[in-house]
Amino acid sequence: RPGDREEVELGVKTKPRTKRPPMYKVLLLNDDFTPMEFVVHVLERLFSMTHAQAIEIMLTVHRKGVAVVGVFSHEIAETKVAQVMELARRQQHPLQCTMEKE
Ligand code: TYC
Repeated sequence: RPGDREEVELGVKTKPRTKRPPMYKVLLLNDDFTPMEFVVHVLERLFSMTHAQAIEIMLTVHRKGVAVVGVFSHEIAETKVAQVMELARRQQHPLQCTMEKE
């Protein structure tokens, strides 16, 4: 189109774009069977929470059904979800963990 080259050269209509990678929330879901102490252990072990923080988040999930336990890059979030699911599977707990784009 006429004018396109000039717009590019003058920087007209070209917003400066800084690229931020999308971030992903890791969500822990409540269930009726997974022991509270196991959930606390998972949060301490995989999400670097103190014992007090882990109890607080576990109780939030228990009362509200779900809570965000961390926000990570896509690759780290996938790894965290897989690690939670593997620990739960090994102990035969039905604990569920998922991720969603922020
Ligand atoms: N609701 C479970 C119980 O009463 C405890 C629990 C908390 C389970 C958090 C899962 O993500 C969870 N034992």
